[in-house]
Amino acid sequence: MSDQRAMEHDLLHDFLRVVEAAAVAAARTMGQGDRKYSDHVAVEKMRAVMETIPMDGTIVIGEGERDEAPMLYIGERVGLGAKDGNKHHYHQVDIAVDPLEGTNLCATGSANAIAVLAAAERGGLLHAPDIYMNKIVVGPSVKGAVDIDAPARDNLKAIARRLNRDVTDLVVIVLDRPRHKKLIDDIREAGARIRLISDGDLSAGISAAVGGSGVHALMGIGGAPEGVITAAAMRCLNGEILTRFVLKEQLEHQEDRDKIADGLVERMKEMGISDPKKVYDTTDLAPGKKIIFAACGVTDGTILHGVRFFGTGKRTQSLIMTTETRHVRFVDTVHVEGGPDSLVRFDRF
Ligand code: VTB
Repeated sequence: MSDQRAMEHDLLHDFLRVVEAAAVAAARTMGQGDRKYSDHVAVEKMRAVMETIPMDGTIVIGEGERDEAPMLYIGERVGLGAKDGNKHHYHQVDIAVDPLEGTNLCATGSANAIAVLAAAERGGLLHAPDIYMNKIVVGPSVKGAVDIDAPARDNLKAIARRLNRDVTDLVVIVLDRPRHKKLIDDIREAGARIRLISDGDLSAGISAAVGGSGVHALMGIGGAPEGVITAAAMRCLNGEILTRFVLKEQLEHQEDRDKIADGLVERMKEMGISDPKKVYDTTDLAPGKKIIFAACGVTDGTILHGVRFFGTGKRTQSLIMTTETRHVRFVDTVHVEGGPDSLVRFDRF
């Protein structure tokens, strides 16, 4: 087995366990109205399961800088190999995590909260700080047809052409934020349909790249960390994400500017982003040769069901995929918890 196949083979199932455990923990808090607590339990669980994995992992996108996050902070070493002196026994991996993407969605029991991570060989994922990014995400048949600098109307025409339909047939997902007023006006004027979401542009981007989801593109400004994880998914799904960092001074609303820490341009340079004005595409964001992506539904969503709890266990649905094997797996797991006589029920979701 080549090294590459070996890494994916060894870690794929472990990463599935990680996202399943985080999703289950978060799902227990669904609707409690406490987004921080929901996030906290997902982070704790994700970290605890990661510790059991035979890998020498480094968190490159996580819960924040070391001084602001006790766990899964940027630079944290995770996995069995992080403690063992014999590091060469283990796969060296960089990991980007979002233990609960859509903390508000979980806290309010709304659609599309997921537990998610992406991993790659060292250097295989861009180290993006928590800054905004303008994004456009499309599926395989639209690859190469959109331009992050083009007016929304032109991109919509290009998408419609590639999908062999009218602009009026398209559905575009946009985060419902004041900063998107013009974008939303432009999309409406072009005639496409819009799904405004309160949170979660990562799962929205993935749905744009999966046929049959009823979503054809994601557009607008969201988090850069989510952009990198979306890019890892696009590498596996053959979709495309085009992005450009949005610097603090480029944001029109004070409310948005306030969410960005000072000094991030310097921080970006330290992290290896030499030209923050350039267009970062899928492979710039996720250049790795050996990419693994894993997500598990927390609340019911467009492409993943949320966690179901029942008397003798629970049931989860996950998406796991890699660049090498070209397998995109939707994994439906029944976690049996009762004794040996427990009944595993099968019903279609
Ligand atoms: C973005 C988006 C995420 O939070 O980071 C958003 O990428 C925060 O946006 O998917 P605001 O700063 O405008 O609130 C999510 O929606 C969820 O983490």
